Amino acid sequence: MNRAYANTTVAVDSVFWFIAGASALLLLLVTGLMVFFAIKYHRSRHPQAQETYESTLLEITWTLIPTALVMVMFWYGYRAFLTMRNVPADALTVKVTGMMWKWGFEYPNGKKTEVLFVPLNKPVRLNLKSVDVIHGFYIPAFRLKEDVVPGKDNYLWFQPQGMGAADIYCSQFCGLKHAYMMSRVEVLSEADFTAWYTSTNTTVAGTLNLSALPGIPLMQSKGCLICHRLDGTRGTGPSLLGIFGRTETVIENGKEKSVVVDDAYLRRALKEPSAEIVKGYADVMPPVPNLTEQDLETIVATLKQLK
Ligand code: HEC
Ligand SMILES: [Cu+2]
Repeated sequence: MNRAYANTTVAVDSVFWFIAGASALLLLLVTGLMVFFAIKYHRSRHPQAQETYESTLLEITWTLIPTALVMVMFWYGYRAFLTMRNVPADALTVKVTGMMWKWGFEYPNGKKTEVLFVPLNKPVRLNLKSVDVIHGFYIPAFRLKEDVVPGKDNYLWFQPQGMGAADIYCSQFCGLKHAYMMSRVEVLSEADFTAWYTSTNTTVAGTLNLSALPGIPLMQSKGCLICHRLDGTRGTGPSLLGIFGRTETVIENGKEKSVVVDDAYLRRALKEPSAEIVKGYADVMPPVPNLTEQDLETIVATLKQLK
């Protein structure tokens, strides 16, 4: 899976590398001088210790140089901070709700998901709300983290600059299943995003009444139908039409084998997508965030009916 990144990644990383570089140079300078003085003033060369009292020039120098350095660091950091707080007016606004223990996303047209889909190179504003306790909305790959506090409206924004996916975590310990409060941001091409955003029903499986299957909206909200079509044609992943009972060649630990798709196979395909790879496809299916036993049952039951 490609690693997505955003303008904020670039802004924060340049500050990070500047500060890390300046610190490394100072470390070299100080260590070098220490070694140099230890040799130069060794007792064998310099038997009589000598005391130095004041030196105005030295004191001014070692005050001014660090002050200038810190001011430059501040300027770099402040510029990145300004970038991160000033949202472009044309940003796509998505409502983010933090709850024990998952993230919910709601788009201006009312679409609701549990995975955050965003278009490449377009600014996205996230309005953060909590319905229960304090959570922290955290996308490490975008270098973004903001507390999500009940009764307080926080926000953040970014502009994705690389396609792919990145993890979303909760950064505030918020109870029993805090560690499972994960989701994903998926950066799509503008065309894919528009297709997803405007679609009411992603694909049609023959004469099957998709709206009668509870697994369809669930799979839509979990992002499955971006990669999987239900009409027998190939997408990023195999079509899920007629999947149950079909014989498939999969690769497990580098070895090919033939399997008949059954309950156990489907469960494994969802829980450990990288364990068995369908031949002819790339290992790009991400593990499904917040997949409960109930979701698993609903999805598997629906997949069985896609004939
Ligand atoms: C980023 C694209 C992507 C997403 C999102 C995705 N998948 Fe997949 N999926 C794939 C690919 C590629 C394969 C084939 C390679 C493999 O087996 O991992 C696959 C394989 C599968 C298989 C096995 C298919 C077979 O023919 O044996 C199932 C079942 C499946 N996915 C279901 C799902 C469900 C349900 C979701 C949502 C919870 C989902 N996928 C989300 C890309 C994706
Ligand atoms: Cu949380």
